[in-house]
Amino acid sequence: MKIQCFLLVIWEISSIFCDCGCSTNRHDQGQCKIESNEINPSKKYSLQQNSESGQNFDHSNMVLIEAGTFEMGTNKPVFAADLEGPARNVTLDESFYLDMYEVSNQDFYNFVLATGYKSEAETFGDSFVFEMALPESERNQYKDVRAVQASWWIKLKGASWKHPEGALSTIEDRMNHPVIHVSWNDAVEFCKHIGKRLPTEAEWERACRGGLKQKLYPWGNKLNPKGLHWANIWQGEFPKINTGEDGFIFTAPVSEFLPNKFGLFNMAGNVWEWVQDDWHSDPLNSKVKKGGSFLCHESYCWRYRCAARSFNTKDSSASNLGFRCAATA
Ligand SMILES: [Ca+2]
Ligand SMILES: [Ca+2]
Repeated sequence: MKIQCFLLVIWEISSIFCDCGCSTNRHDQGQCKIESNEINPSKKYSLQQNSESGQNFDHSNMVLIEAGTFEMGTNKPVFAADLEGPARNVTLDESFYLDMYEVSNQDFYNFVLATGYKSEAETFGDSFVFEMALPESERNQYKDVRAVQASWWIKLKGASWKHPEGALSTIEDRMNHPVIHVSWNDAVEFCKHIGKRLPTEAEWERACRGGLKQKLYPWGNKLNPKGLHWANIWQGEFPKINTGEDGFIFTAPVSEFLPNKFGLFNMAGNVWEWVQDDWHSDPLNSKVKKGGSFLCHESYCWRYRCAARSFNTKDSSASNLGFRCAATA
């Protein structure tokens, strides 16, 4: 009984952590006045991009993954309420391409340059930032904008994809890092613009497993085989001490670490990745995200496993959440 209670507490805390405190739809909160010049992505891009979707996309940095059956999920769920289990055979009827890398700041910059797209974090005027990314001397001033029960998340004014730690910060020194502070809606618009789409959860998980069956991670069951770090996650004690033994306290370039057997980089860790699917308990507002992030540690958010899953509302964003695109072959 004690063990069950302990696991329940861990799950509850982890859920809060992994949804960054953004479990309600931001459009319904009435707390952020939307600017009158807001670009409405659905009006500006969808008609044109829908007609182009699936055609003429550049697959030079994509991997072709064949149609077929694979075993999705696990019979040993760590977070059972996330519906990680059971293990079941899932058949993908169509082959598909998946980006080798998470979408980078450079990629998103090119998209914005071409379209003038305004992300939802920019429209709302804020996004969630992990407190360690801010100078220690400044952290106390954010008492009123911390996520309830996950106080290390600060809802920071001015934080967006191009200003990841607030208005004065820049991405100039990390253009090859994954774009962050992008909502599910932003991710959908980006992929559409280049003739792609978000992967489904089943596609993403098949890709993550890289042809291996029922392994925890994209590379196998051991966390550090050959004494190497295989993903950008957290070493130390969450949430205060990150030793950065894997080389990175925050995001890493999208091409860091070894790829899995399919040639895909950072499926586990670095940043969470949006997929198409609705979250089971809030299908209207929330979408599934996969893969865990640089903030995940086994003691707290052991979700850098292929079967793991979590969610955010589709208009929310955070400093550990990005995406990659797919396309039907
Ligand atoms: Ca790390
Ligand atoms: Ca990732």
